[in-house]
Amino acid sequence: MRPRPALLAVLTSLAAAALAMSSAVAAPAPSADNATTLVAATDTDGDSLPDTWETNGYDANGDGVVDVDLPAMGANPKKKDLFVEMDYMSGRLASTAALDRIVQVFASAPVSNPDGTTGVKIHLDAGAARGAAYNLGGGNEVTYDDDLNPSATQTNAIKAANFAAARKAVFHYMIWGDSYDGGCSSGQAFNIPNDTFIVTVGPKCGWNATDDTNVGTFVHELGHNIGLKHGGTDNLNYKPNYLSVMNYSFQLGGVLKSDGTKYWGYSNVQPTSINEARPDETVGLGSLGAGYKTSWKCPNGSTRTTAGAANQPIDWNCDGDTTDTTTAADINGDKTTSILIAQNNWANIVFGGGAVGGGTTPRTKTPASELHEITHDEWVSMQHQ
Ligand SMILES: [Ca+2]
Ligand SMILES: [Ca+2]
Ligand SMILES: [Ca+2]
Ligand SMILES: [Ca+2]
Ligand SMILES: [Zn+2]
Repeated sequence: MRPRPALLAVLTSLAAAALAMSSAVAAPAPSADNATTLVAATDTDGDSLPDTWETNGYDANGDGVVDVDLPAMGANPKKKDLFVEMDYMSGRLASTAALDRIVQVFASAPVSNPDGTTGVKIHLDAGAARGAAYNLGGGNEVTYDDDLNPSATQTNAIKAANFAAARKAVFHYMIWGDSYDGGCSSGQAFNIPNDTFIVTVGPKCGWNATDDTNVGTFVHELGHNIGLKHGGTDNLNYKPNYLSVMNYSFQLGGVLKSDGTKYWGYSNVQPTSINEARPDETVGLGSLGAGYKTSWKCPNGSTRTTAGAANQPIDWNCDGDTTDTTTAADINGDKTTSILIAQNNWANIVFGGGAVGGGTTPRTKTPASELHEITHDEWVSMQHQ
């Protein structure tokens, strides 16, 4: 678990303004020079937005005029808030029903707040396109480009032209687009953590995106922005004990609950690790798997899903029994033998990625090389197994 400091250092308004005017996707770390101007600012709820911003609004350039009126936008200094401006290409913006589902994923998060509530309040800004509930005056349609290529450069250019610089310390920025970099990847977050991402489940690659596709991919890419990886503690994908939309097994189809429903959020349990050198089929995912089903990879590369709850025995090596305890099996299909470690995502959320927040210490970023996202072909293949 990554401890969160109760008090976060905050840039002065001058340094924050400099940060707000800097480049978009890759936010610079504060330099040693401006580090001397850091002062302690109270962030009671730990969402990286200082109490003063959440109470009085954020004055990006220090001219005494509030530029981002956080209290008017519903921020609360005693409850975790997450702001996301959403621009969109024609036909790509998620439906109101999908946005409602995203809000609910965060609202129901097992994250405690100083005001006694649980959950994260996510503020999605689609401008006028999805009604007052999703209009904070920032989202807008952008010029249709069926291939953002190169993705970082073109995303930055759209961001620079459509996103108020004063918002950079408060809002994550995303684009509902079509495709990028000449491929069929579902999205991109550029860094972990970060302040910018794109969702690209558009028609160019034949995604035929449903609300499920849009919700799963949005929550997945935003998850990278707030520090989450494909393997939780590491980058190993398709771990059956990692019950999160950050896992490709569940990004587009949801995390499977044992009652037949689906969950479209981050993991809130950390089931026991699985040693692929000698996985114990008799215990399945252990007691924490009780509320879930799960999926895993067989030696022939096919994907299997449990029929019932994942705390029951599971045939990890797909040989027809659930009694093996010492037979090696490549359960996540990466052709290596590893110890598959799960993570409770919600306990490890990082607020304040990229330029967002009141000047926390520079964060180590996971580079884009780790962020080749699930493609349309991979998703079709998973569905047909
Ligand atoms: Ca705060
Ligand atoms: Ca707050
Ligand atoms: Ca077996
Ligand atoms: Ca493996
Ligand atoms: Zn990803």
